[in-house]
Amino acid sequence: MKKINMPITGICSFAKYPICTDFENLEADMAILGIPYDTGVGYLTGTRLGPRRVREVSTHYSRGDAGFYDPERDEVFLAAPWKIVDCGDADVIHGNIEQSFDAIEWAVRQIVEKGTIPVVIGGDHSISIPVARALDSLGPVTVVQFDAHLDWSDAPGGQRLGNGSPMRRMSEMSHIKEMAQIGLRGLGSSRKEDFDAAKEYGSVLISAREAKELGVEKVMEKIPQRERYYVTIDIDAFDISIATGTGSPSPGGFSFDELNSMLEALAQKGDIVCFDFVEVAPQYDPAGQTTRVAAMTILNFMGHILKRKENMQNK
Ligand SMILES: [Mn+2]
Repeated sequence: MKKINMPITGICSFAKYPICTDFENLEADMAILGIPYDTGVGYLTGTRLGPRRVREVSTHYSRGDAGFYDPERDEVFLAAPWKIVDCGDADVIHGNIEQSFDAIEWAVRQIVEKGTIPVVIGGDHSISIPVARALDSLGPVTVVQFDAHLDWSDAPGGQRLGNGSPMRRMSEMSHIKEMAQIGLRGLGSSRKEDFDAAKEYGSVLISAREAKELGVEKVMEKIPQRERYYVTIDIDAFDISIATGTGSPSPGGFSFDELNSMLEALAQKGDIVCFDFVEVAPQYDPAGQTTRVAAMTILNFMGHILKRKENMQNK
């Protein structure tokens, strides 16, 4: 009897893609990696539950090799022969930052070495530090961050590896060349000194309000035109009304279409060599909207990244 494979059945990998936890045998175009880690959080923890819950809701949208049809664009995304697998989670240990970061960096490196694009699901935003470290073999990489917050704190209380510091740590890495930070806004985004330091580094700073006023095309023009991008998406770039399930939700953020349109355009601008999606803390959102917004955004962005490659191959 042939399996029907309805969304509710089966083992819960991301969008029910095949599971490959043995990196030696990894052979795919994209690989999902979960990082169930929230040791970098100073206030509301809970993002360690992010990867598992995002996987669960993502099964609702799984169509396997058939990919998914987008009626607005009249195109099929993520269909075979594209191969996508779920590599499970990095081997983190609670309370041990160095050991967890080593495990995260190692896992991302295994994926990159196979020529596969890592799609990383956090975890708090500090996980982007070891993710970025693991991209050093890819040469100069430009980082594009979508976030309500600047994440440029140096070391509050001496802690250099918290979720308020990933962009500052990336600015210190020699293979990270430039940055654009989009969606910044409101109380608690960061201190003035940190904004000054980011400007001095040369980061392109675009507030949420400015991005909405400019529109997608003009925002894209402000992002340096380069070959390779690493994209880091904090769920709090979205407005609090559609993403309450996070440690520092913030009003004045992007709608689903606003952020997804920017991601779609960015995927056409250059090679996205890796992206992460962080800060989903499902327990603050009993309605479960946040995890759906996350899963659908991840699937959309994956689709547009591979669609660009498809179009280039067909040329
Ligand atoms: Mn962040």
